[in-house]
Amino acid sequence: MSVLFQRMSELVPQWRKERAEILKTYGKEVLSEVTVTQAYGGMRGVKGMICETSLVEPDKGLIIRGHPLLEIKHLWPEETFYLLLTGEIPDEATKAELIADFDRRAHVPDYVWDVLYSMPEDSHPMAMLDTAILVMEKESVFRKYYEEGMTKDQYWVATLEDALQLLAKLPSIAAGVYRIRYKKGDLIPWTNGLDWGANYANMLGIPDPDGSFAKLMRLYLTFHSDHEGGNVSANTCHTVGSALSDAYYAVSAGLNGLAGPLHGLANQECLNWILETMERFGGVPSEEDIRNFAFETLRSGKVIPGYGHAVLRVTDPRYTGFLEFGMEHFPDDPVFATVKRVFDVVPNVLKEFSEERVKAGKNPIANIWPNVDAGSGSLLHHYGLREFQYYTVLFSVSRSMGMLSQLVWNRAVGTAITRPKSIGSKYIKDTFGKK
Ligand code: NMX
Ligand code: MLT
Repeated sequence: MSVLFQRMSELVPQWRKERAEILKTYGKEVLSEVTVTQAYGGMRGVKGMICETSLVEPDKGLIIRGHPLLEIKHLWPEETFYLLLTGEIPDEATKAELIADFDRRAHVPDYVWDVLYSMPEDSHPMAMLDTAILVMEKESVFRKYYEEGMTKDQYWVATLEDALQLLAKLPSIAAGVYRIRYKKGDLIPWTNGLDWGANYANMLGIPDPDGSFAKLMRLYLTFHSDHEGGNVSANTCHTVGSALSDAYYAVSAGLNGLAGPLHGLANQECLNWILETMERFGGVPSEEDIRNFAFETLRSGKVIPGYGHAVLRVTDPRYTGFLEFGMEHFPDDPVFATVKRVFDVVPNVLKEFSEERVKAGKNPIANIWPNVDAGSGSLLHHYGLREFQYYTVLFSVSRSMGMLSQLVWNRAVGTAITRPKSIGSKYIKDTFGKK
């Protein structure tokens, strides 16, 4: 048995005991009230689900199992995944075991390539990725064992097995989507002994003479891995998984949510916006140019992609970490320099625009600071990865680690099927109209 399965076998009974104790002791305590505004407004701020893998503090950002992100940015994705699952940073031997385990599981069935090659040439890369995951559903051991009568206490074991199979294959599939969709030539095979992030970098086929693209990929994969439980992709994966749909169904569903422009697709929109600005002003724009272009975007009814957040109220530490990477490796790259200058200008523009909105009777913009998507595209662009539509696939490979860790945890402790109560507008009028 691998160290990961062994450690999980020790932890799962502890988690179950803790859950039972919490429910017994605090079961009737009130976590949240829900206002009518929250019910109409995406349930923003309602505390109504449990997620142990990570927490997003409005004034601090992502904290993975108690570690603020920027303090663990050196972790490789394998280590991040182990941390998400167990709450512990693995030692070198365990990390090496996980890398070897992915080697054994990395082979992608031929039928996946047949499906990808037969998709329309103009398919969105996210549609290709999600289709590939879904078509592999027949491999699910969870579904197989469930049909054979697996007992509840074994659900997490089968889910972890599915998770490892899926994660091991994702870099090859995602890189394959890139090479097929953009006609980059033959697929580049997985290299045994190479870690998950460097393998993905290598299979994309992006030239990387000094190894810094592989470093970026490791950072990128750790940074996007999780963002607590309520974001669209994690929440969707959780909801689908709560019906005991297997990991392939649940992750594919979650990633369909990530493909929306207000969520993960914002990274493709962001770089578009940066390049549009540069095109308009013939190079790195001045602060005044950016200000004008930002107001023009806002007044035409569009959002500034990469800015704002449902939970965060400060600059996203993931953005800060990417900025540090760019500063270290290519501070003078014009696209990166534009991203940096936009950061100097846009928060004030959003602040002013928000005040205008409030005067006009609209909602304020709750967060004027950049989120993860504001900077990541400029780094990829520097290395020659310029097919913006592909960017959310990179996000997806990473986010699968968080979604799968959450799924395993929920199976381990037996979280109930998701079923909040909905009400209609009539209920609200009838209930509060009587006051
Ligand atoms: N540009 C213009 N308007 C904005 C922005 C922005 N960047 N951010 C928020 N607003 C508007 C928002 O559209 C809403 O308007 P309305 O009431 O007319 O519908 C109003 O401000 C209040 O929204 P908030 O409460 O500030 O934000 P909310 O929690 O609803 O949404 C986002 C959060 C992230 C969806 C929103 O900030 C946004 O659309 N940002 C741009 C897209 C983006 O960067 N998404 C990536 C998120 C990170 N990710 O990786 O998933
Ligand atoms: C994420 O990483 O999922 C985004 O920042 C969106 C969110 O947390 O709501």
